[in-house]
Amino acid sequence: GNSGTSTLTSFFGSRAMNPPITVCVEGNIGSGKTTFLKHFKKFPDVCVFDEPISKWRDCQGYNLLDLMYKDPRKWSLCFQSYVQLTMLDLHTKPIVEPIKMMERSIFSAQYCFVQNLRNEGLIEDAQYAVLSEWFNFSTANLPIKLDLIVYLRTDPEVAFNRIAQRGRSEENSIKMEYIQSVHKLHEDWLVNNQKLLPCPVLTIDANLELADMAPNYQLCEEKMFQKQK
Ligand code: DCP
Repeated sequence: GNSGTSTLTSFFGSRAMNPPITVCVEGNIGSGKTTFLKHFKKFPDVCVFDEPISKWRDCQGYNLLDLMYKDPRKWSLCFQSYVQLTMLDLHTKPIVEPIKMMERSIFSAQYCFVQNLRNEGLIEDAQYAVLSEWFNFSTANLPIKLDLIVYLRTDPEVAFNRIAQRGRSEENSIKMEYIQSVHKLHEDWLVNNQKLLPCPVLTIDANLELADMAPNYQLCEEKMFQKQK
């Protein structure tokens, strides 16, 4: 029967009794999401969640991100299923502040990364089907409330150079073609509206150097605090 379903739903429901305004920051790998979020930690009304990647690098001691880059055919399904779980955790986590800001969402996981794995033939159709079923169930039944997506839009070249500069060890096999594909999937979703949008999108030019980002921070603050009213 569906008693299992309702138990799951009420568990997550109880985690989001008083849903705040939720803002997700999206953009290519290396677009500057973490830096962007740091700015908002100074507001007492905003709860900024740390980047989920620290969990992906340490799931009971396993670095799933590293396993995935080293052998994507073997590990992508496992990695993406853990990404889904960590995203659901963040989406449903109760907070006391009126505004929640988080890096990425279950939507970019599905529409950009899982889709790319399927396009590249790195996951089997049946594996894609299972991830899609979990995604469909979660978005239909769990209290995932999004009010604003901030899209940090970069040229793929800019994202690629930033990834090279920061030199995260897991990412040293990343090719320019991969960054171009992930860029296109973000564009298809957030600009060309080829996938369902869960909320309005604020697009920001993230090619700018950090020193020139101030007006963009302000734009985001205005939108966010406006929604709160
Ligand atoms: N990743 C993935 N599948 C997902 C989400 C992320 O394979 N569903 C990978 C891509 C990166 C790493 O995880 O190697 C982290 O990517 P993010 O874009 O989430 O985080 P960054 O730290 O790269 O973002 P930024 O540089 O914008 O702060």
